[in-house]
Amino acid sequence: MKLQTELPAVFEEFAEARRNGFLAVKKIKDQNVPVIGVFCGYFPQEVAMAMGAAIVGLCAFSDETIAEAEKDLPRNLCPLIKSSYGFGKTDKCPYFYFSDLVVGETTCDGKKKMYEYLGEIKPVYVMELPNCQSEEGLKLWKKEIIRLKETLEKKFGVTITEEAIKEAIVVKNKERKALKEFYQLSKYDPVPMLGQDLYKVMMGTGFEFNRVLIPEKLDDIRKKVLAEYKEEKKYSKKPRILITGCPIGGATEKVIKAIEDNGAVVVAFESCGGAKTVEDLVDESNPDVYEALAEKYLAIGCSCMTPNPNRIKLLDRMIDEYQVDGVVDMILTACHTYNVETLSIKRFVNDKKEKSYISLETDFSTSDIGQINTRMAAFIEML
Ligand code: BJ8
Repeated sequence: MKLQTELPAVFEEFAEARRNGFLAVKKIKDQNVPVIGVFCGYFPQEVAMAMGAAIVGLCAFSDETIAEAEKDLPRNLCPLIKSSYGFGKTDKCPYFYFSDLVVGETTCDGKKKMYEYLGEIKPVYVMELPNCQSEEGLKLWKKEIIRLKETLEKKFGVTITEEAIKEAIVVKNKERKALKEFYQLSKYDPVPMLGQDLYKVMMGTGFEFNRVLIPEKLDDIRKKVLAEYKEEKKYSKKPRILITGCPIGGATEKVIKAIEDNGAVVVAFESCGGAKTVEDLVDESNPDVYEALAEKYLAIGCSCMTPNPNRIKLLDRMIDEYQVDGVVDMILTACHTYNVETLSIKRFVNDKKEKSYISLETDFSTSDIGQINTRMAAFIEML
């Protein structure tokens, strides 16, 4: 069994991205660029990009601030929500500290209620996200995107033109395409990189504030990985795993590690931060930019939606394209929506795709690493 102890050099720049991002966001602040903090894949980034704002993903993936959060919030709440609130409360997230405005959405119950308290610490604006991807839902979401634009204009004293949004759509689509091309390298069998490396790159792109550079950097690393792969196959063929479920990151990277330490490889991330938010582009040919944005973002297959067919559609395609042997559904403790959906995902993966499935409930502590390893070893053994 090969243990991954350090990242191959080619991935280092991306692994450092978050730390370097702290310095970058400070510099941006010094130049009076507005900073907008976000937590969710539903945030229509192009609207903020169109006014030249920097968009930062706020810290939400560590148990470091959970004890402080639990003084105000119930203990039996999703760790991601407690962590997000805790970072805001303790001022330990530099991105939160530098944010002029935090934008949230009415996704799950815990998050939308937490925003009410977060608003006591920082200006928080909440977008009303519909729960259904219906015609009516789409109309509401389009209106909400326009309301966001108007709020940003008022708060920052700027005008956001449709032309500028169009340009932002093109820039963001290029970024999505480059990220897709990069993670599609994992379609090769054997893989050219471990899931741990792939993950670092996917996360790292969120901390490059010069968005125009992102496709260039991704293209560069894709070529390097491919060239190395053509020269030498570093990894042998292994059982291929797709991760789905709650957003993965920080403390829950322990799941990726447990999979790979036990002889398999993560070839695809369907969850947020991975394909869920990246696969579909915004329709550049639609003259109505608000409708184009509403269509793209509302189609995200998050379990907050009912029903949630787009998660199944994406899984269906990815399981085939990435030749997946097993699906790991990572659920954060007390995430009711993803937890309830485990049944339909299990049925789909087992019955329709005839692949193995396991759901794994965890939080941001390290206390269950032994148990996760045991479960992953048994799961991988039977693939
Ligand atoms: S689009 S996945 S980022 S909502 S894990 S806080 S759902 S109780 S994070 Fe998410 Fe947006 Fe959906 Fe993506 Fe609630 Fe569940 Fe916690 Fe969650």
